[in-house]
Amino acid sequence: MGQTQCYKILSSHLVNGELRQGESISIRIDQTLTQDATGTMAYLEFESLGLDKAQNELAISYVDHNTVQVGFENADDHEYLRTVADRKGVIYSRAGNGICHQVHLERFALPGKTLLGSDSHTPTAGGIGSFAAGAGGLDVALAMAGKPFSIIAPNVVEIRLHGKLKPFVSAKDVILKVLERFGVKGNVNTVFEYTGDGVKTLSVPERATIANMGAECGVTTSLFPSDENTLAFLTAQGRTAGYVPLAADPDAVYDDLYEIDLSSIEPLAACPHSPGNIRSVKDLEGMPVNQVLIGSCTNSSYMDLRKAAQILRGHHVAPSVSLGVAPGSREVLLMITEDGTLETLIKAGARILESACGFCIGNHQSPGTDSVSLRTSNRNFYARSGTASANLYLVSPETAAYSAITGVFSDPRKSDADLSGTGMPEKFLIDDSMFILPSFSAEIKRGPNIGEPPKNTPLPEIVKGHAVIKVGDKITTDHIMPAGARLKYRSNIPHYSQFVFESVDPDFPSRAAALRDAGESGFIIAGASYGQGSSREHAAICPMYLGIRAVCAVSIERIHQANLCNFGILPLLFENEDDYGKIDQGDELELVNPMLSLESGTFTLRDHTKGIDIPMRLFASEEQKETLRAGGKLNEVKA
Ligand code: MIC
Ligand code: SF4
Repeated sequence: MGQTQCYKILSSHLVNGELRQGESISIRIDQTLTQDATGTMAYLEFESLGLDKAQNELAISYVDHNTVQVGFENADDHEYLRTVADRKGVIYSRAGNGICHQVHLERFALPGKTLLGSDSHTPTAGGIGSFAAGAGGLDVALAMAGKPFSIIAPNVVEIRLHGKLKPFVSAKDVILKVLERFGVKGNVNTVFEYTGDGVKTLSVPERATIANMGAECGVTTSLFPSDENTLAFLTAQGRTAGYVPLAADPDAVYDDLYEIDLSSIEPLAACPHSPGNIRSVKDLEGMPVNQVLIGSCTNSSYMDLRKAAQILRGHHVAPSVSLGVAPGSREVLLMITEDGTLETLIKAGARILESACGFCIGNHQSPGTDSVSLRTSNRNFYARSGTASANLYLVSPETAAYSAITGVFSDPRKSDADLSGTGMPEKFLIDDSMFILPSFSAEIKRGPNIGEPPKNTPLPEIVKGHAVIKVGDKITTDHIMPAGARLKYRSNIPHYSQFVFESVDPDFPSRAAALRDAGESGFIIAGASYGQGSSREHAAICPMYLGIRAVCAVSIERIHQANLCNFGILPLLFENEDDYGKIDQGDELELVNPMLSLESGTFTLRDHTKGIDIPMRLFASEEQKETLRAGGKLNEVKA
């Protein structure tokens, strides 16, 4: 039986376990990446392992998230990251060099390699044929220490593309179509593998846009084959040495098949407040728009900006609209500067933003009250933009640019722009001067906001306390641990913990801390797809700091489940989904005999308030069970 591309890469990197779907396996990690918002914790954790230097093939530390720098905290973080990278053999990508996923694709990602990044959009590199997954900072720190990374051998879904996209329809619309089909929950331990003749019509940056937003479906990663387009991209980036052709065997067997005729796709939009809430742009036409933002790791390539500029050329942004453009990398910014695209954008009234995450993470550009914001980014979660009442729509650069001119939601197919010549260039402008190579000599600098990663206590004999909060379905890590204005506290857990569940229940931190101080174990009760979205391990560390010992949910997303285990919080699932409805916030809860239950994976949750016993299940590998017993990985790991 032939192999899928996914299983080919996994088998060449397999360290432990049997490569059979559903089995727990561990794989060797070739490349690691971190970004600053998760990176400080990751390097503090790496330092605690006591190693002189990173052991994996290539380790890179990007600074792209916290570049607005209100107050000293972010600049101190950058200085810590620069010095720790220098000392520990990590390449440092300075602020201004661009968004980690865009830059990594341009300069380092390679087909057939494994990449682990402390950011959920690491699968962007699947566009070039890397097996690239997001993880919490601690897992990335361990991969830098040369330890294998554990995953469940995934289901592989074939997404077979036919035909060719029509003009003004783009890669973003393809992934929105995939999101329409697969939604944002229920795709745990799955990999999307793109095949079919349509794949050949897509360049690597377009493939990367599609792979990037697979993260919104919750899949482990997405993969494109490595073919002549991959070679063309690597050639244009001046790094053909790493090229290897790679594809599934013709007789590979997949777990599911979804076929898409590219020529039938029309411009789509993800409507508030979920990337899975898809409608066609046609249906939304005429809705007044207040803000348009083009950028983020999904759609900020040179070609994306060229297309947007061609649509804007000779027009001006509507008076009611504020248009912002954030080139994804310094390479993109240099290229649009040289070829006049930047001038076109400025003449059209665009506000040129830094090559960084910026608006996407709510760092700036918060929209007005009740306003409509069209963005080319990947997440429109409630309140993520910094304005809870705003309505965010995720669209392609073509839809964004055209709507910026008309001032209302508009179908870009009505534009008369000439998009010829906006394809991939034969040569990108390469300038690696914003990478700093390690000299192993820097003195590591730590500002006053940078603390130690806190440790949990080992699993106690008695786990008893209260349901500190009960939340519904699709609670994202942005609900649990807000970013935006709170991002600067990422290195200071006691302070950041004051904002857990800020947009859902601002009293949660004080309530949880009071119960913790009274010696209780806290419980979070949640619906389906708890912890979807980012890889931020703070969504586990901060609740842990506030005394949470168990999350009892209908389902939990992959990266968050791993982060909970890593910090000693039990990720428990209801055996019968209906039992979720039986528990109320404030109920007195107990896990009966937690130690024994950990071994069997079968728990009994006793609700003393209701006088009922609820069966729960723990889906965790033997290794994760060990970690949970120890109260988190920081209590057990030695280099
Ligand atoms: C995001 O897009 O949500 C982030 C910010 O990039 C996160 C990482 C973080 O919270 O620092 C992610 O996607 O993992
Ligand atoms: Fe940055 Fe947004 Fe991409 Fe996250 S999704 S890495 S915040 S650009």
